[in-house]
Amino acid sequence: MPRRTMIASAEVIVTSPGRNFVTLRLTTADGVVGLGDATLNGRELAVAAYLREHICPLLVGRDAFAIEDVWQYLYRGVYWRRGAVNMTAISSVDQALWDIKGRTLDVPVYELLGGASRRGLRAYGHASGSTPEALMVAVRNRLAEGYLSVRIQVGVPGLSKIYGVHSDEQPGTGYDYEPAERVVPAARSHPDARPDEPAPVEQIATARPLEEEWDTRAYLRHLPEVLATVRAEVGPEVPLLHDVHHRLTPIEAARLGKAAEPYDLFWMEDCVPAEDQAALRLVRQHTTTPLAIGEVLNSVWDYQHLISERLIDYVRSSVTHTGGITHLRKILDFADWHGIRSGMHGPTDVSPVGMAANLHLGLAIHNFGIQEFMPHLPTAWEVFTPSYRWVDGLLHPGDEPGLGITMDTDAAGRFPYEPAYLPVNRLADGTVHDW
Ligand code: GCO
Ligand code: MG
Repeated sequence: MPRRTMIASAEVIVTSPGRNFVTLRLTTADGVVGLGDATLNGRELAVAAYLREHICPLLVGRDAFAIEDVWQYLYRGVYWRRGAVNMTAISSVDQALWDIKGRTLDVPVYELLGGASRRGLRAYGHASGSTPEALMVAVRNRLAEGYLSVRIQVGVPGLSKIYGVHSDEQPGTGYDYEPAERVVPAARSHPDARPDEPAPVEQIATARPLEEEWDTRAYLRHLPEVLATVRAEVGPEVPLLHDVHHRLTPIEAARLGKAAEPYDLFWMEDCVPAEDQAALRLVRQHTTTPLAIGEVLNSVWDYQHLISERLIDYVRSSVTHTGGITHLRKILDFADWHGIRSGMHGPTDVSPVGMAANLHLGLAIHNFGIQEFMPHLPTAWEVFTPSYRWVDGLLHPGDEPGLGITMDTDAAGRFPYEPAYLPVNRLADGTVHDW
């Protein structure tokens, strides 16, 4: 008889040790605990409620080893396909089930996925600065810290603040971070409020995303010069990446890709709004700069043309937002047959649990490309204890069973949820723009 282990309880934990995280915690009848990241930046409570109200009640009593079956039950059973909230919720169940299977069988998840295909994962760090000089300070800091590849973002003359560019670093003190802004004061309605208890109504009513400004022509004039400067400084070896954050039209993106060619970008990310698959045909006709897309996509169908027509080079989806290890593995296998590699999303709004899941999958697949890595704030380590680590400049998920990460639920209770939003972007005349 094959071994069977039953899901006995399902619990959703919302905590904010530095930023908001949603975690699904499944426990089997044998007492094995599995964790899954369900964090959807700026819309966290929607996923928490979806899990609590609609998914957790369906899980209790189910076979925890039947990972594919549970996935299909949740995906096809709901009838409403895809969607960030749905696919993030399903992902958390999937991660927790892989975790449980690994812990029950006493092997790391990457072994269940076929075993290690490499010693560790090449990862890129983040450098940004309001000016090219400030950016270079950040680039030098990342290289000194041991990052082998660096993403570079720079301020645009005439614009006061743009997402992805942070307050400038002092040499040696850098801590690059992309927060969602806590627009609402941290005050709670009462001192022993539950972590997921909504903020007082008057606070929610005043919570608003920050509004930033955008000017495409100024950006397109400035960026190629900055790429030239950084490339000249770091030399030919260091892989440099850049995130356009969906802000360009196809022809503008084509022009930028062409202008970037002499500086050998590892990739140009989200050069156009990611949901427009056909737009990439036009960009591809004009440039050989490699293209990465997909952090906001969440199913294999979102990649149907991107992959089958070879319109991109890297799949940016993370395990957390793309239906879990089970579904992202299928997208990446599809990509592999078309010469396309992984570039999994790894900002700090992917929780340490989601990062661990990315690393197990990345270690196992053949077509791994690069992993994004942005360190979590130290307070995150009061709640989560991962076993992933750096080995000779490469990231490794560790050899602990399952995903190799534990969560202190008491500590989680000390960091109550706080409303926080990603910004929105406007042009000088007030028009809302992609960002
Ligand atoms: C990246 C991203 C992030 C996202 C953020 C959204 O490449 O890391 O673009 O900065 O905007 O993770 O939640
Ligand atoms: Mg991005």
